[in-house]
Amino acid sequence: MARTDLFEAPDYYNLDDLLTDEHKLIRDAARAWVKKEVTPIIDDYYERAEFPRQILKGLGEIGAFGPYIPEEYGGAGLDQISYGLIMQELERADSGIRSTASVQSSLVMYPIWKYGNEEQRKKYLPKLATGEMVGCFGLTEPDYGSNPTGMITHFKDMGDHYLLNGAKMWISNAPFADIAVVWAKSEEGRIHGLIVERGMEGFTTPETHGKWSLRASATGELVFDNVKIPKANLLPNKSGLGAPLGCLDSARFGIAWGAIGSAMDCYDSSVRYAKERIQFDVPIGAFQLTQKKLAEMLTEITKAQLMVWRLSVLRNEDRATSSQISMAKRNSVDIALKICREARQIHGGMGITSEYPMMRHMMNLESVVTYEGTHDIHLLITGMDITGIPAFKRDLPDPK
Ligand code: TGC
Ligand code: FAD
Repeated sequence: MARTDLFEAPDYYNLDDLLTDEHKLIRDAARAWVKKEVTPIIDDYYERAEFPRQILKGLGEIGAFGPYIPEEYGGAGLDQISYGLIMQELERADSGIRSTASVQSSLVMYPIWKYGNEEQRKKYLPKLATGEMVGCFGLTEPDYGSNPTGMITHFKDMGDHYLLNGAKMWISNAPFADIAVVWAKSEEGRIHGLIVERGMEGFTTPETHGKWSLRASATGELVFDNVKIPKANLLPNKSGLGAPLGCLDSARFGIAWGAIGSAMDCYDSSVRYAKERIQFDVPIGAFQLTQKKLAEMLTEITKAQLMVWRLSVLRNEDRATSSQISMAKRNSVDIALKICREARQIHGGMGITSEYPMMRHMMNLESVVTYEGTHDIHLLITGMDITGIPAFKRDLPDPK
């Protein structure tokens, strides 16, 4: 049964005062579109474990695909606050919908824009911006998740083309993507980005089933069995692990805003429920323990909102560091998960049903806390920034 969407966004510190009229227009348009096009269908698609592909065009129309990509390539030419606000509104509906938009924007359009040549930009970006074409991003492999440096996927120079072999897994949008930006090693062991197109012989994208999280997003593998890649499909302007990690900076930033959207939805539902639900002859919102939950939720949401707003200003000025983005991604997802759990409790037994959004958000966030760098990897990135010492790699003592 479709829920009635009564969402009202919390803005305890009047953060709207920090937004321009254009920001508010973009945010409100995305919010209205979500209420009309996503809320009525999302629970059904979630249960069926299917991505609602009919919304791709609408996502393009609200500027969710490449919001900050220049208009000459079909993007919306917006700033980082606008990008963040769109991600917030989409994830307020469902993390899987935000996933599709952030993969398309930050992990497919961004590398083509930043590391591609003019021909590649003109060929792919305008179609990606409208949603006519969908892309995915292949970095993770079965044996290399947190440590992508070890990737096995590789390509060989065959003179007039490259020959690509290997496999990627856990790839959002893979089952229906038209193109994949794939990270693979050259014969010299250097990581490069290649654009692989559906239909190339030897390229398959089997879907991953049995997910209890992010069910409204399609996830799959990318399998390359002697795939011939035209030389024109190599991204020429950046190589090395820093290239895919540069894309991740942009996507992690989008998640830092997006996860707050999930938290806002759970908080908003909780306030309404706490005022309406009567137990012991009074609304449950009259109990101090319920008020404590609500007060702490709103405090954490407000702190996170301030953090991403400041981060966006730094990004607009090109001053944000990767470590600052890691801190915000980790914090937003962490507070959102905690808020979803508290909100579920406020709704009692009703909280486990699809009449309310908490369980869906909570299950989604179990993916969000892991992808784009796990909770612990982001903590270690902050630790490295503080101490200057990377704690990712350990030399185990020789067992002999
Ligand atoms: P390390 O030696 O530290 O760095 C290698 C090179 O990369 C540079 N670099 C960065 N560049 C840009 N942005 C960043 N955030 C960067 N972080 C590092 C670095 O300066 C160096 O450059 P150079 O020129 O000196 O070579 O690399 P490491 O092997 O020690 O790894 C560091 C670590 C663990 C932080 C990194 O591997 C990491 O972030 N791991 C997590 C992997 C990850 O996030 N995977 C995400 C896969 S994509 C995904 O999940 C999409 S979900 C989509 C959705 O549905 O929304
Ligand atoms: P592992 O790296 O095996 O980690 C397992 C555990 O060990 C984690 O708790 C981790 O924090 C911990 N750990 C690992 N290394 C260290 C260390 N040095 N110190 C301390 N703890 C450590 N990838 C893509 O490339 N493209 C996509 O579109 C994409 N979409 C995804 C969609 C979904 C739904 C999911 C679940 C994942 C997706 N991923 C994608 C993959 C995602 O980025 C990886 O799952 C993630 O990077 C973690 O890798 P892993 O699952 O192999 O876990």
